[in-house]
Amino acid sequence: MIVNKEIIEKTNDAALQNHKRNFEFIAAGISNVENIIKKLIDFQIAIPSWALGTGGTRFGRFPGGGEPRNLEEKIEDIGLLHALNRSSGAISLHIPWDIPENATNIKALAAQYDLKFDAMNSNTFQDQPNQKLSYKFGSMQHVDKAVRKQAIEHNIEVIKYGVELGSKSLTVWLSDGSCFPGQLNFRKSFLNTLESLQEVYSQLPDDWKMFVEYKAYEPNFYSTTVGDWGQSLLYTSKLGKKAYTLVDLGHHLPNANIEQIVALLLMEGKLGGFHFNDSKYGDDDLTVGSIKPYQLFLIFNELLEGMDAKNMNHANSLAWMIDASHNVKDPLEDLLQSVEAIMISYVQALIVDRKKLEEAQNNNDVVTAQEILQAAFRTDVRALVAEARLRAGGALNPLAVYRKEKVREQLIKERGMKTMATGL
Ligand code: PSV
Ligand code: MN
Repeated sequence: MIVNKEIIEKTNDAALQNHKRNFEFIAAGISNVENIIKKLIDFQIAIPSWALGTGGTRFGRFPGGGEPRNLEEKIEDIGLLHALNRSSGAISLHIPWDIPENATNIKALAAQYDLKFDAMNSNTFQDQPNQKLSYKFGSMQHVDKAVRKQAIEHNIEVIKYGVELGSKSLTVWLSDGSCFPGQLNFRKSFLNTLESLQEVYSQLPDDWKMFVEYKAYEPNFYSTTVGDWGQSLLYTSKLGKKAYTLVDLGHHLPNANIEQIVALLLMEGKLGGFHFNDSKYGDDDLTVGSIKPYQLFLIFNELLEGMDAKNMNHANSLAWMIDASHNVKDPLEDLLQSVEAIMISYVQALIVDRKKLEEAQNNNDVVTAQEILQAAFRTDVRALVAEARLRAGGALNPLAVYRKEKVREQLIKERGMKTMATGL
């Protein structure tokens, strides 16, 4: 389904006067507003192909209807999001959930919606129907070389699909680990994993990056072989300069200081990508910014500080992706909310008075430092984000257009009530 330009423009017209008033108010207090808007327009967040269907829990799955039935329909859904917010201009594929059977056609379809192919994701955390060997006891860490070989070959196949589509990176997330003390030898499983990753790395095209994603626990509950940023950094440092650590917000132990982690990874030139979501307890996969918006802002604050220190381009030096998929909301509405939350935090970090913050830090003026950060966080920047969307041809209020146009109802009509997208 397509929401065409005329409809978006018509709804924008109705909201324009109100928007202008809000925008002018906020713009008056910001010196480099044009520069900020340009940065917002450039900033794109990839949508994972597995977030377009209703996510499952361990106990059940309750699809809301009209879910995409194949990769083409997933691209269509992301095209729709991008038409509304002009900030979702990329798709991240998971193999084998979304094998592009005909890469030329898939590429052409994506181009039609102005979408690029972000990182490719491999999957050695599930057994596939015709798979020879099982990943029950791990993949790249496995005690049996033949299982490791199978996992390596799968990753190399994923790179091949990615090359055909014009992707430039591979994300490896391993669920490998153990559930009970004594189940595995930590050193040997690290070394097996390293050796397997090295084999995959050796097949990486020169202009590609490899992201090693860490996660504290789940599905393994005693140890995870890439369990935290230190372990990931160990692998990526040993692998070489095309290997980077990927941070998924939901993959930390409670209360971890993620903003400090990203600052140090950036300092080391080893932060490669980001998976956005939010959580209360664990890897909850909740809508970005729905639980801890201040933490998200603090993370963005460190990201910008670290990137600016190295003259990195905000929009394209790191791979930005949403990684959330849960079970009670319409997934497309949820993604619109997540993208909005990311843009809000990004712009709040952009308006931090960095010079004054540095001064306060150098004077040990703790109170002023806090005031500076919280002044930015407490600024209502929604009109800036909306203005960027408006100038890029998107909707002032994407969610309102989505509801007014009854998109979900249309999708149900087109695809049926009992569809289920591939994913978790
Ligand atoms: C694992 O929890 C993860 O964050 C990885 O990025 C996977 O690729 C994705 O979620 C989907 O399972
Ligand atoms: Mn992730």
